Amino acid sequence: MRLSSNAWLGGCAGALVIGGCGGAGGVGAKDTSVLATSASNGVTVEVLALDNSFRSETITVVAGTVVTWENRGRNDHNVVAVATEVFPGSTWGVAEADFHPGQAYSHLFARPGVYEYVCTIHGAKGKGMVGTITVTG
Ligand SMILES: [Cu+2]
Repeated sequence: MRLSSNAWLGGCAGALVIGGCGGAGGVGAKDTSVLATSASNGVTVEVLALDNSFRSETITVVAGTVVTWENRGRNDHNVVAVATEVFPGSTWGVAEADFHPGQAYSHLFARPGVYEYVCTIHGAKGKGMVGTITVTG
């Protein structure tokens, strides 16, 4: 991303792709938690769903990174976010009906935190087919 060429916009250059300066994350947003989010940084990190594990099981990305899961196995899998105190309403993830072999699912991780997930077909929280994404600020 060439921030320098857009510097005259007053620091909102990074948000243009998402929908301009006036939207979520812009100056004056009422919800302070929104201010902690990052627009897409253009980076995509791939996680493979295999039979029966995620590769890589543990990744660390910068806020604003898109994580794409690809089902490279022969079986259906899913990606189910494990709710935490910090993110009790985690709604990202993909059901097995939309994650057959060869299919992919992407999610933009905009806020720093530790995001655990599990394939509920082949694992349970903390064991089996599980993964962790650490998002740094
Ligand atoms: Cu699975």
